[in-house]
Amino acid sequence: MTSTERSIAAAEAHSAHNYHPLPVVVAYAEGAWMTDVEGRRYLDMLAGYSALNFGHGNRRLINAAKAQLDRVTLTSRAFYHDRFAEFCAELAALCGKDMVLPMNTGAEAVETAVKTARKWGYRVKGVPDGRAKIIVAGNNFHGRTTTIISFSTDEEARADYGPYTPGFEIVPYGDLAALEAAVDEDTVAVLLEPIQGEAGVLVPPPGYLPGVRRLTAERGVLFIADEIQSGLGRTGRTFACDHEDVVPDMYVLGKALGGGVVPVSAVVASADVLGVYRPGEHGSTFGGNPLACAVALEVVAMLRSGEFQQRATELGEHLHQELGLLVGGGAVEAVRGRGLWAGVDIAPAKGTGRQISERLMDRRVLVKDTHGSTIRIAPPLVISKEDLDWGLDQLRAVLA
Ligand code: IF1
Repeated sequence: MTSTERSIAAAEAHSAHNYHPLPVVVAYAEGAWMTDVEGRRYLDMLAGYSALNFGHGNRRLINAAKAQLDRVTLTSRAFYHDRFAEFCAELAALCGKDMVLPMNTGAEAVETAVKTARKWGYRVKGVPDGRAKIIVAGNNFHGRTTTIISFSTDEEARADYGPYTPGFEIVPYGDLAALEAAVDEDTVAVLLEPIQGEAGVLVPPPGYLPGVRRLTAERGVLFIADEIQSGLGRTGRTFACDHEDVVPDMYVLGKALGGGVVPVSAVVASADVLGVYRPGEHGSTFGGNPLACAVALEVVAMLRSGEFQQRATELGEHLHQELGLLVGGGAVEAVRGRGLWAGVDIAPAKGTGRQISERLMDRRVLVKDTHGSTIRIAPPLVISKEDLDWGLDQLRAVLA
């Protein structure tokens, strides 16, 4: 057995099989490249589903973490620590908001946004207790907790987990009329991904997000934007909402906020919204810990310059131009996305998304298939144009 096979066999023997990973065992990673236990190098075009926007082993982020490791790594929120205020102030400023509620994973931040909207609904809007309703979109993906999968339309994510959390209504993504019809006096929020990631990198029709913003403002309903995957530079702007100058009431952030080093997530909003909390009403052991704050502060500083957003815009234009040339040739049926993020619908005749991913892996490129025969392409924003072109050459070769 090779060391790869041995490692996989041991992993499968001792872990739940809730994933079906590609058969590669990564040992090192730097920039846009990962190296496996047998020394083979792969171009990473998944980037941890956008958690690795700044690349593997980003020196600024690793150094920020290293410096903090020797100071203090965890205090719990029972006490303050000397990175907390700066983290909250800087992240709030990046979002143009006043307040931050820090958590760890994306799902925790989405749960926090749901709880915040409900509490705001009862305490501020005056919705009768227990009646709060939140509207979500079909084909959403917001995480895997029991409440979040309660409003999933993906049977695989939802089956066998009942009884489900009530208080959610599902409308078609991109359909403003359906959304308007669903909003009623008990509606406290609309929760949307500005671009639907898992659904296949679905960009909503132009005007949809501004329409949601107008409707929610008019009807006294919070607009919650889940920018966990679409945010922090991926689409060429700090937030995907920025492309249409839309400012939601709540930003839900995660993934790249932790720089691919530690889990960091947060809800960012005005004091009118996050001011609803009193001590003891929500929390997290690790939320806002010193190590998380140190890394996330560096992430915010890196985003302030705009260089990563600029790279994602320029390289993204090149990526979509090249992918666009593949449409209509029989191998690629459609390409969607924005910035350095694309969903590519492979013609089923060419194979399933998984088979394409495996063939790309054989050519040392790592992507992830999503439903059916769609693959998503989301390299670290630090990828060089040469490496991006090399990756595209491998995709063209696999599809030839
Ligand atoms: C898996 C998907 C992507 C997210 C959005 C919240 C979360 C996610 C928009 C929850 C997480 C991850 C989860 C990971 C694979 C990946 C994923 F395929 F699951 F749907 F990216 F599209 N909001 N997405 O994309 O964040 O709790 O995971 O930190 O579950 O396999 P988390």
